[in-house]
Amino acid sequence: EGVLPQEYTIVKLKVQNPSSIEAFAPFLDIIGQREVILPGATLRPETVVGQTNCWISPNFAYKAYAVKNAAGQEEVFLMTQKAARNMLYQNFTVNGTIATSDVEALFEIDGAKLIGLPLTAPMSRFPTIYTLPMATISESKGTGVVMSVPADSPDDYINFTQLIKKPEYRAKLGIKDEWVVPFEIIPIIEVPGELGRESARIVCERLKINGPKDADLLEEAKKIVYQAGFYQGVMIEGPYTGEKVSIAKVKMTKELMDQDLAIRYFE
Ligand code: A2H
Repeated sequence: EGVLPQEYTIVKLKVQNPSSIEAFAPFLDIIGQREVILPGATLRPETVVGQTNCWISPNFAYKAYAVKNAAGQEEVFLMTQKAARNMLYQNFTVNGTIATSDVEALFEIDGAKLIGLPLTAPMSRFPTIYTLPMATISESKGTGVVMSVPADSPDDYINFTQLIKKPEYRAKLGIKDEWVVPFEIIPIIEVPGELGRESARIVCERLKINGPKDADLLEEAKKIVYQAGFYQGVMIEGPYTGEKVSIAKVKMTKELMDQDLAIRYFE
């Protein structure tokens, strides 16, 4: 893509009680006492306060790597191999090594088997959120894990509303109601004018976006919502309520990193 490296923030979403999760049963000896983390890659870390779920691709496998945290303890990250390679080059300790060209995964699991995992997501108003499938996740960008903020991301809005409005569609995909239904969209940013507190919904409706397959329109919606939110928006949820989004981004990144709930990552 661009010439300059893109700066992402990786937000650590923790899997609750991994030993009770069926998909992990064959790997519990490998996981041991370590936390299992879904590392969500985002350009908008200030939006953590609006998380309703986490997106996983049902179309590729996620690989497990032991990544050292700030305290020097290992956590098991589920992500793409490419993300693990990038981390190695960025001086993360992965599977006990650093600055090497590649590393073996501890194990791998199909994304389709990772749907419905209960997670603790930093700063979310909901004590537990769940992993849900998003077919358009790219395997070559970020970590392959996307935190979902339907109030301010058109992709997240379109995928989330499809699931919330269509019980038959959920049933067809094997998605339980309790993973979706209790999670109403939380307004987190207000922009002056028409977009108000529901930027993603209003732009998706204005552009008549019908579903995740309207890729070109979604691209356009992303640009409009991003420009409005980032440059004119003010936070209306979370610890930085009343602050400009551009300021809240810096403060939230620092706060999450200080708590070792986020890490900086480039690609
Ligand atoms: B953003 P860029 Cl609220 N596949 O985070 C598809 N999308 C991915 C991805 C992948 N492998 N990895 C990350 N992303 C998403 C928040 C957000 C984001 C908001 C508003 C806009 C927005 C909550 N989702 O991004 O192509 C992540 O969603 C709009 C650009 O590398 C990440 O930031 O520029 C963004 O796409 C990175 O996209």
